[in-house]
Amino acid sequence: KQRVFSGVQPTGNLHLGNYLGAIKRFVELQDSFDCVYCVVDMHAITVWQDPAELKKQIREVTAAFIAAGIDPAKHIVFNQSQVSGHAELAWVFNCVARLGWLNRMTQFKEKAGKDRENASVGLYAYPNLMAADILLYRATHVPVGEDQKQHLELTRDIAQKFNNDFGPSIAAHGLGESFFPLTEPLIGGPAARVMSLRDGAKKMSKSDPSDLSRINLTDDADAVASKIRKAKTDPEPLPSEAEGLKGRPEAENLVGIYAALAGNAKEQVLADFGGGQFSTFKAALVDLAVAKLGPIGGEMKRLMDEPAHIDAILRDGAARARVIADETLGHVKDIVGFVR
Ligand code: AQP
Repeated sequence: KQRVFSGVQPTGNLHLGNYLGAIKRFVELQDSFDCVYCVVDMHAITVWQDPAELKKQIREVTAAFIAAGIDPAKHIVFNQSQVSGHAELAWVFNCVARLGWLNRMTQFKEKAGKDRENASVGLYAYPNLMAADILLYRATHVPVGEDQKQHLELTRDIAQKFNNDFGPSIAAHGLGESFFPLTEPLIGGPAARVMSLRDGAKKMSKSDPSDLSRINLTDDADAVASKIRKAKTDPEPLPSEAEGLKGRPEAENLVGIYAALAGNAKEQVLADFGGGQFSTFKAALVDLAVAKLGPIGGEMKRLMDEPAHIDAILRDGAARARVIADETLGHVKDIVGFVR
């Protein structure tokens, strides 16, 4: 079987965007791939995190994975900092990736903002650590939201440069013509990019100061209902065809969310609700969102009451991840020319 790797940062409220863009797909891929799902706590500290809060968030992301339907016995669920190979391979990649490549990363520019001199070095080197996460498991496929596409391209560039720079050494160690795969991103579905409920031009994000901008996985039915009711829309009724959503980002976003939750195409949603008032559509969206997310949020809360159980899952996952990671890292050390 081919291998999937993906990660989620334990940096705050997990939201509908994380669910539809990432976690829901993680669940679906379990049938056809060997999956490694990681709570990327080392990525989280590229921006300062309160230590007690970080611990809680690591457990919460783990709980979300399991509540959504990831099976930690069949696949691997762990937190990044427990497998030291991520940091070790990231260092090698710091020496493979070029400054010019990283200078082009738009997420760094967005997250560092105007005060770039004050951003952490870790935030800048983040994509190299992400490449290490993926390539440590020589993953062939990575399900991510649209916002991670550029980082995935960088991962492929790093893999290719490593394979080229060390080609003769890879061959000399009997490891074939190239060592790292050129990983394919799996970006897709009707909700690869879920937008803020307050602004159709911004992605739904954990760090948005307005809680009304996102639906958190742990929101109760009342909160979901009130956020969807307050979601920004325009005065026109819904169109009957997808063409009519052009230039109406808020309407398009809500239709996309409905489609993704229902497992339908946007066209189908418009066939059902087109021509009607937003209030009717929003009421149906509330019912659907509560039906789909309610059980996940409930199960997350139940799991969060048993932190020792979550920690045991992470320890077990880390032990199994380490077996794969150590093998890759051993080869990398040989290829690079380290004595061991
Ligand atoms: N709005 C979104 N729509 C679709 N997918 C999304 N993802 C995030 N936001 C959306 C996907 O969720 C996965 C985990 O994200 P992450 O926590 O590792 O990083 P992120 O993209 O930085 O998440 P946030 O929520 O937007 O956090 P902040 O506010 O800190 O930037 C990834 O696969 C991501 O694509």
